[in-house]
Amino acid sequence: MRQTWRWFGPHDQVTIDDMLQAGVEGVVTGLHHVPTGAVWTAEEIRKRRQDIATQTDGAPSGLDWEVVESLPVSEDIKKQKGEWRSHYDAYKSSLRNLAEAGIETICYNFMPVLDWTRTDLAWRVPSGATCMRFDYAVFAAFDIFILERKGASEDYPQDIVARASEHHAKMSDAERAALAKNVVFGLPGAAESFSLEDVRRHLAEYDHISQEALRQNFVDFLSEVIPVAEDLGLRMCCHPDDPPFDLLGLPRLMSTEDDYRYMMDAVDLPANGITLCTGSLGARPDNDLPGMMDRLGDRVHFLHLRNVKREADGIRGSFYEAEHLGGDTDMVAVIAAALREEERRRKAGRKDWSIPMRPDHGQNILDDHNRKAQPGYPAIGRLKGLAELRGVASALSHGSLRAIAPSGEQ
Ligand code: DNO
Repeated sequence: MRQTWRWFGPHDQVTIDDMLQAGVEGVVTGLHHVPTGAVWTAEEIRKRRQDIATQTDGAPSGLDWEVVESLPVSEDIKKQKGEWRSHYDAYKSSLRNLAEAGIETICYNFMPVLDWTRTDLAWRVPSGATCMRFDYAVFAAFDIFILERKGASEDYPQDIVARASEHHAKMSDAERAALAKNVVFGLPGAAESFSLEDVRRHLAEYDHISQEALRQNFVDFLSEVIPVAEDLGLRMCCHPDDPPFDLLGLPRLMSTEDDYRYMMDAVDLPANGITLCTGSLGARPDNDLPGMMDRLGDRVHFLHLRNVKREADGIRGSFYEAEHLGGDTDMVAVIAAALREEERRRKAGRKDWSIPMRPDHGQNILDDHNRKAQPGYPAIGRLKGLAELRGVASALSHGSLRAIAPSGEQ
């Protein structure tokens, strides 16, 4: 597995020097300053690669931009409204420019309005570390009583509505405002500027878009873009819904293995692949992550290794972001499955046999508490996660162990 690390660009509190010391081999980033729908020009891509190639003191870092996360899909494309056709063209031009720069792996998502959603961005666990958390009842309190979405209370079980109401009654105005801010943090580009009115307006746009209609728009997007990516030698990889269940009455498309199968069959080309995010998918107990890695493996172009601890049994429920080897996903089994896939690829002579992975998110520990890194992306918490994941991969690939070969094969 190729050990990569997400970087948010020159404004990231975690520097190129930091990741180099963490033992990272390649960088995952995007051009976050370019508005969604605009072309990523060769010049902007070149500048970002230059940033990555240079340490703070000017010395070469030896690192390069290996994975794009994300080349965002506009709301217009998702809704097939407004500028959607010219956004298709811009998307394809960006892909051409990325291919020219030698960047082959492109992560994106097709979640309407929201990207990821949490109710708490720094929830304290007993060790004193903090992590991101999604509390279903608190989220319901936001949806029903703060956002006041029409019909929202019908979307939750009775006991959750009761808990939401109780919770809301106890909250101060400041706590309500903080909750709203946490929830909208996952709206792309929304951190400071989104009001509740903006959220309502965005949601209303989906009032008449059913899940089937959205899925068709997704397939249209794939039919347009994937053949271009395939010709350019690129690997597109779709990130799952986070969390992997319906929120705010919006349709969701990428929450389960069946969803991925549907998407891959719709445009059956190797370029039409997956970002297997064990953290997002792991919030649902019916997603078997090691099995998904085994069964969908040949189209897994990018791995987000993260763990969550579920706090309820149902499909929809609360969870928090655990340590990388903690939580409910059997991370060792996922890594073993990834190594088996790499072995298969090597035997098949695939040049993309080494799958880029990044330690996804991390708890804030030690000096992370004093830095203002992007929520979920502290230096030390991720460094610890990477070290643990690397340790597992090294042990499982060690010649003295037979762990990567399924029984009978070796
Ligand atoms: C959250 C990330 C997501 C991811 C996008 C990919 O931390 O995993 O924001 O980058 O969904 O398009």
